[in-house]
Amino acid sequence: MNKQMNSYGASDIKVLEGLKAVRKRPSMYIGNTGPEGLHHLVYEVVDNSIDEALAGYCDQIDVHLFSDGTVEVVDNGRGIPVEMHEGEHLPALEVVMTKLHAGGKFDNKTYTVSGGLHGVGVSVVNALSEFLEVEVYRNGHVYHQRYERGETKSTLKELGDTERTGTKIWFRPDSTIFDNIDFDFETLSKRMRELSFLTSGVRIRIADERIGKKKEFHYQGGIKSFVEYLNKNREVLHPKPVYITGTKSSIIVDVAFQYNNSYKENIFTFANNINTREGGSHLSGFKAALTRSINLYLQNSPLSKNFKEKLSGDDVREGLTAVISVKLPNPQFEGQTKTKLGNSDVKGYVETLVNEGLAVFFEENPSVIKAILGKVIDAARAREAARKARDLARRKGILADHSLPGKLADCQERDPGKSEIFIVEGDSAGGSAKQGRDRRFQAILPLKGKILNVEKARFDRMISSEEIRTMIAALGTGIGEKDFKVESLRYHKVIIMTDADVDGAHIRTLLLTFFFRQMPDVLEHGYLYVAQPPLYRVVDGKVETFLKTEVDLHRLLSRRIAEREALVAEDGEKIRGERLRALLEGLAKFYDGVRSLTRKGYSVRFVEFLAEHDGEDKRQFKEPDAMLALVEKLGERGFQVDDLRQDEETGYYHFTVREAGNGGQPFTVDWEFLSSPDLRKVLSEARQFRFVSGKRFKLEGSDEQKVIDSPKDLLDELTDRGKKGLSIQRYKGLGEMNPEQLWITTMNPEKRTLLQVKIEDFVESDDIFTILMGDKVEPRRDFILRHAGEVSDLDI
Ligand code: 0RA
Repeated sequence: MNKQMNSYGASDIKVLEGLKAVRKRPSMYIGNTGPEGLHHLVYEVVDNSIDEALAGYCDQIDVHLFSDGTVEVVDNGRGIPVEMHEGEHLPALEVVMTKLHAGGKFDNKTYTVSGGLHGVGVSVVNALSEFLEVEVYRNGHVYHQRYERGETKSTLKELGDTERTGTKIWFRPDSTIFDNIDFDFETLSKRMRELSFLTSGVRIRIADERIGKKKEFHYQGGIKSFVEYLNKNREVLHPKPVYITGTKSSIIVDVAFQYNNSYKENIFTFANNINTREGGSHLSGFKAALTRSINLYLQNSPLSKNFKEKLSGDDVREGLTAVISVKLPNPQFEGQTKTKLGNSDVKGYVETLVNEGLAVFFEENPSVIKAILGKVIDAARAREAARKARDLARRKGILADHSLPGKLADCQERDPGKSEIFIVEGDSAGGSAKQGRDRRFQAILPLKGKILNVEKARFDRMISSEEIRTMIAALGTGIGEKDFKVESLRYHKVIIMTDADVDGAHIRTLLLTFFFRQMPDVLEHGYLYVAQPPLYRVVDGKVETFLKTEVDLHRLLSRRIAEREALVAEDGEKIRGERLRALLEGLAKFYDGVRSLTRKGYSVRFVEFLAEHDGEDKRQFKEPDAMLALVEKLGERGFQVDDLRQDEETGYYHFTVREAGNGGQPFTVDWEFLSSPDLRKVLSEARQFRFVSGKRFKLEGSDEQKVIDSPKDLLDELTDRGKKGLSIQRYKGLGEMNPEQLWITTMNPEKRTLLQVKIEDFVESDDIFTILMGDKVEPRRDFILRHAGEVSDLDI
């Protein structure tokens, strides 16, 4: 035993050993040391703040990611107690931070999770952090303490006075423990949104200094708001979600649901705030109660005269969006990913509560149950019709037929792991692909035109579509909840290959929708890909180059220009070679980025103005004098500024700008815009060429000389010259490529790049598909405009 330990006193040795065990086997406490484990550190701290909120003491939580890899979580709860802890001879705060499972001793947190990964205690976060500092606001004072790798590095100090209460925890994960210590903003945001829904009234803000993004989540309605959020792009059948809550044998049950006019069931379940993706007893209880209650109501209603059958579970869940949240003392998590609630008694409690709740609700809200009955009876009739259609199809041998479709040019390989299938738009591209492929392992399936939008069609209509049946037959998986088998998939690379135009993007989205809705397993296994055909073919003498993007083309042109031209400024300064190349590439990227801003309504001239006036320096939008000076300059340039106001929360001014001649369309300039990644990217490119703005140039090296006085003219002029002697072909479709070209650029595994399609965030991807393919026209137009032109990064 070393000296330092002696000085702590006997009872603390156990403490130190406790946290050493955490460092020795971190996975036992946080699951793993990959990205999931890393993010659990933040969840663990936030969960403690959420517990304060649930206890009614906290309504604000702020998560802040800093550029130095640290993260801070601040809440306005009671603050961790700092008083001396009787048993441990230490301040309670230090016990909480340095002793395993200390939490439960103080606060009797009945509902913290013991079976899952959460609820292990902040001390685990402390043990796995390079450093952790805590500030507590309590009893009118600010207290502070620092730890490193779980060891106390400073005694608890009182720093000063304060009127607020709460806790601030600031730490950096230990890079010797985690594979990688980069937090992902989207991952954390998603969880914060979920937590804010599950904890009604709490406001959670997350800000990421590294990328200049921030989000705020605040939903008064709890899981009712969650359901409204999930349904926000759908046509709902009754205006407000049905909400049922109750407690039985210390199990708290919260259920909210609302029907929409789609044919999909969308149920999210949680146990102690953990997303139980695999469902479990709470889900079974809810389903049983819903089926029983609706059937019971139907039997006693006049509608039963015309509909005598019993509604099935599938019938009553068609078009249902629901969120189920339970809180219980000792949750058991089971299943493959430990996200299935195992406690069997929960089923009965949920079932009883929902049965009772629905009986009352239906009695009091006859219009709602009427709308629901209309929908589910339709569903039952359609299901019956679909069953008949399927039987007929089977008898006719359409689905049962295991022979391969005639349009498929199959490969020789039989091992799915080594086989690929290209799903190609159009017969002519299909022809090129068939000739260009390596027939040993590459199969080609040409599809004719636009496939059916499965988002808007019922199962029976879907399987009566020829293109879809062909595809299912070629893939070999079968279709439908009971018949689909991912193990039967004949190719482990399913590659969607469509034209690089708007139609191609639409067909690709239709195909992605089909896979997402009907074969999610294919996505989950990572079998689905999108091919990336080139946009340009450039021929320089005998050299042929294929380019995928606009930016690639500009890069090539910039290189060529820099080899032969030079710019001469009025003052005699020459720009040539590498400096010229960097200048042009910067300009090209700048105007490329500007295009994404103009799609959102901002004017090119305004972004140029910001680039010229150091828009990155945000003080100009905060300090009144600088702001006024800027407004004046805007006026001189023909911009009209309106509604200038200072935002209380951020301290930044916001205003609208209208440009004469731009159709007068106003756009808003605020903190959100100034710190948006799109604008920041553009302005940082502009840094490269700010030295040319306002100057006049001549071109040297070529025969003619021309005076140029704006960055855009400079780019256009030089681009024109760079194109001299080149033949540049822009491909409008795959059909314009010959088989050889298609092979070289897009199909050859040695050379091509494929985008793998992944489901990152179910809630958001569900959203995207609803917007793209659903009934409401407005959101769909927004989405297509926003993503037009950047279709290559459509990442689901
Ligand atoms: C132990 C006891 C009490 C609160 C907390 C811990 C607590 C922990 C964290 C972690 C982050 N934020 C937090 N807020 C509170 C109860 C305090 C009391 O009874 O006054």
